[in-house]
Amino acid sequence: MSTRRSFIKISALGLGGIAAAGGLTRMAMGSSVMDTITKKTPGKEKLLHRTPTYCEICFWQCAGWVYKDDEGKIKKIVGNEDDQHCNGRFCPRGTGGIGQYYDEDRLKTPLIRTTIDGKQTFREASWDEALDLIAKKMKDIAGKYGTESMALFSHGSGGAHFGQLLKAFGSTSIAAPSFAQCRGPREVGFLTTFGDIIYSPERIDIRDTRCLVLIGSHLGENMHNGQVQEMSDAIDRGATIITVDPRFSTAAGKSKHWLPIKPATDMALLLSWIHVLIENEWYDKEYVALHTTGFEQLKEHVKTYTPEWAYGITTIDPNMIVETAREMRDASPAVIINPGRHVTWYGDDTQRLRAVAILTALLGSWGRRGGYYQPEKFHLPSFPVPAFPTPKRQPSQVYEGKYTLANEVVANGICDATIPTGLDKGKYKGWIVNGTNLLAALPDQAKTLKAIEALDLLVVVDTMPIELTGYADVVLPECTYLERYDMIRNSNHRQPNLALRMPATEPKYKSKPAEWIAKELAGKLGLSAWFPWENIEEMLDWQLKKAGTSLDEMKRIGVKNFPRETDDLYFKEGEEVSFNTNSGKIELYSSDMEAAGFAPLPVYTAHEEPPDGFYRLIYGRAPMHTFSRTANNPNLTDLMDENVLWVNPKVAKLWGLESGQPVKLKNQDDVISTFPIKVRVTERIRWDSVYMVHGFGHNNPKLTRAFGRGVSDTELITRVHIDPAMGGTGMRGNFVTFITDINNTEKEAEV
Ligand SMILES: Nc1nc2c(c(=O)[nH]1)N[C@H]1C(S)=C(S)[C@@H](COP(=O)(O)OP(=O)(O)OC[C@H]3O[C@@H](n4cnc5c(=O)[nH]c(N)nc54)[C@H](O)[C@@H]3O)O[C@H]1N2
Ligand SMILES: Nc1nc2c(c(=O)[nH]1)N[C@H]1C(S)=C(S)[C@@H](COP(=O)(O)OP(=O)(O)OC[C@H]3O[C@@H](n4cnc5c(=O)[nH]c(N)nc54)[C@H](O)[C@@H]3O)O[C@H]1N2
Ligand code: SF4
Ligand SMILES: [Mo]
Repeated sequence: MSTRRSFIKISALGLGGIAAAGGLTRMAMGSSVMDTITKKTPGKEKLLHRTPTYCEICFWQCAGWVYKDDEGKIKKIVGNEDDQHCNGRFCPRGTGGIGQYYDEDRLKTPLIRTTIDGKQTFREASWDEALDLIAKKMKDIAGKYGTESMALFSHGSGGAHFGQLLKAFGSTSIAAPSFAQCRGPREVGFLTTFGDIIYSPERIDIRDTRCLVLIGSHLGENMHNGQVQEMSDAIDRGATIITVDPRFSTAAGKSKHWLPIKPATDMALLLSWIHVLIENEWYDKEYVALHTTGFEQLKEHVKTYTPEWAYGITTIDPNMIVETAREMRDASPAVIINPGRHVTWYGDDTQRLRAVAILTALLGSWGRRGGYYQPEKFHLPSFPVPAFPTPKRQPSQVYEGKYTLANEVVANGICDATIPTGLDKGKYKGWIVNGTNLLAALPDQAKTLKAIEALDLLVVVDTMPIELTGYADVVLPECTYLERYDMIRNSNHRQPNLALRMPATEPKYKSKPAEWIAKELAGKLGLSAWFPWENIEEMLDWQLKKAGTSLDEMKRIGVKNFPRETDDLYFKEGEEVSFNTNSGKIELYSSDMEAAGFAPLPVYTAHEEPPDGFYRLIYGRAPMHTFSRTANNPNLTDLMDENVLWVNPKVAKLWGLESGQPVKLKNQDDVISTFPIKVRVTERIRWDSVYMVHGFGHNNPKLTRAFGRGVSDTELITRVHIDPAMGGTGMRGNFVTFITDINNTEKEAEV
């Protein structure tokens, strides 16, 4: 590991600048990757050109500037000062995004699966040949099974282009792992309570909050930029931070109160907090009377959920439960019970997020300064195209009356429906997978592979040779975000805003942008009417002119903020508000949940405990990596090149484990990790759990820096607890034990 590990920071605008960020960001990082780059070329650099982009290293989508030197080489990426997502500062991953462009392991040319001497292999192909083959197979599938038998899985910017293609083709089965593997339960939990979702960036007013409660949200390791900056400022302002986490996270280290909860018991704590607020009359009575329905039912419902009751379940001291509830009351309405983002944990996640929403309502913080603000988005017209054909089947029909509250397509629902069962030959025959490594993103890899086996066509569009590319019929190399246009970023925020991504340079190798690939493929499928522009610049310019700007202007400024149309960032004092729920009120007692056959008030369900000798597998983020997508990025592997396993000293002693010792892991279903992982003995994790960062343990040898480094949490997540309300894949009900004799297991695994 190089000493540069400590060198990283959310970088300020300008070379080698130091961000004015407060303690949290300073703690998470050192100085910037940029500093390293400058050190390599001391004094020599002349930065002549800059072009706007928005970052694709994670889905916070910070807008920034890409700088090139006088030879046209990309040198650095920095934040755009006008951007509300980043305020001029990029996180370490964004700064290191340049490494994705320079990564020599990138996919370089289209590949087609072929058989030579009875052995399957990939051969290089031209774009024309690869797209012809895909078009032919898609037409075959449409003819035999109907256009609705094609599905798209996508995460990131390419989804818009391939989505347009798929809808034109006649399928609406378009899924992203950011719903049922990520934020779905919170959107449904808040939708059924407030009639509105949280959006991304989240509509939480950390900037002005007086109390921030993080329940399993590890901001500071979760590096969603604007949030981390605002949290850092909030800490400097003296806001109270309360962190509920079985692990002493970075955020816990910055908190006034750390509640080391027994994992899987958060619902008991939430119900008990609701109990304390109501019994002590610490809730916002005026707000509750004016805006909510179902208070009396809620009051009755939580009567027995005392702090003593919750103590027995959560292991959190009852006095601490009361004390933290008092902190919330004192700060209200400027209090945020953070809704989290990756919330698919235990299968009752919509219920847990309903409890978060109810607490939010009791504290009167929805629609109030320092709580939840009302975001606004610019009304950007789409380039006119013909109406899309109506597919014979909607995706929700393939999960047969399940997940009725899902407000987006459920990725695992499509995966399941692809697998033939009995007379059903499988409802999908072709997948296009863009920008999502389904073998890392979806739990239960065996199931994903079973679905893939049943396909007539698997197209993988990616920048890197990942696990999934190995199973593709056709692999299409997308160029990186630094080499392409994409749709205008149009986000919900305090102020409506638009941001432009344009190529800083030509695509390397034979890679191409998703917008080009989708349009070319549309041409081969006879669907050009849905891509009527000459090139994407024409389309973007048309849109931007409708917005009173132009492509030329956006190339110069990168980001444009607009005044709000309505002055309603917060509710006015005593204002009657109409909520988009059945009753028009905030529904503490949810009529939607009830109508769908679910508990209208959140209930506590006990979850399975680890068997003897096993520990709950929990996972999270590292500040310098994003999921599995950065594990081979040369700039970021310099900072962290493998994950480690956090083990409590008590457990380490029991097993004779030492820090740095490699172990393999075996889960409750006898699945053994492909690679070993090094132990990190630390008091910062409870004895009943072990922790690792998600996204490591890659097994595609073409990833020269990531192959075999650490363990993939996903391969150990074989038991999935599905949220019946919206299909979310609860992933934290898996337990692992240690295999210390790692050489022996290798033999065992081979047999
Ligand atoms: N076990 C486990 N599973 C999880 C999670 C977890 O923590 N643990 N987290 C869940 C969450 S919160 C989410 S949001 C999802 C994330 O799921 P994904 O977004 O699928 O995550 P990645 O594993 O990073 O896979 C992204 C893929 O996109 C490719 N890629 C990167 N940039 C581009 C590009 O510009 N164009 C194209 N075409 N491809 C690109 C990368 O090379 C990589 O193969 O995973 C979910 N699944
Ligand atoms: N650096 C970086 N930042 C990212 C990402 C990234 O890949 N890298 N991904 C982004 C995305 S898409 C998402 S969805 C978010 C995810 O980030 P978050 O929504 O903040 O967090 P999670 O991954 O759900 O949760 C991780 C934390 O939950 C704790 N935990 C585990 N089990 C329990 C439990 O039972 N109860 C409680 N209270 N806590 C528990 C873990 O110890 C860990 O600290 O991060 C975003 N930000
Ligand atoms: S938070 Fe970091 S990785 Fe995510 S978009 Fe912003 S700069 Fe990029
Ligand atoms: Mo996510």
